[in-house]
Amino acid sequence: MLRTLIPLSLALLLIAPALAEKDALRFTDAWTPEAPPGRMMAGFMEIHNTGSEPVAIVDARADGFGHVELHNTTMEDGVMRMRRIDALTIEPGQTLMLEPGGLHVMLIEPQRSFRDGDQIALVLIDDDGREYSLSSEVRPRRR
Ligand SMILES: [Cu+2]
Repeated sequence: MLRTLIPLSLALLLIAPALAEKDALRFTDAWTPEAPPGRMMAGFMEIHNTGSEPVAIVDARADGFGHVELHNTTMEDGVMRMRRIDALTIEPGQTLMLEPGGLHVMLIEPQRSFRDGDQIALVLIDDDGREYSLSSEVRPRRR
């Protein structure tokens, strides 16, 4: 038994740095404001890049939504507008804030309704095709 355990732990030590580098993004405070049934919703969060390379999120999907886009919000002639963007790029050591009035993940074509306290399973995909899974908590619109 001991003989099999030792090589296994050595193998884990060897692959640990590779895993850490591959998993350089940390997601905190992921949340989604409640919306009337059938309406699109937004995903907000903080994305921390703890790695040594920039990471570009270029695509996303979410359980319960037919379509997901990356959006920014801008003011144009005093009017708030949302625009689709190609990528969310997080530089090494940077924390990118996705927040109301700014960058967000747009959750489109809801296939069911979500209420306060529900968790939305999100997957963000970088330009290497690497997938990052996280959970976004539905919260009341005003808090
Ligand atoms: Cu949007």
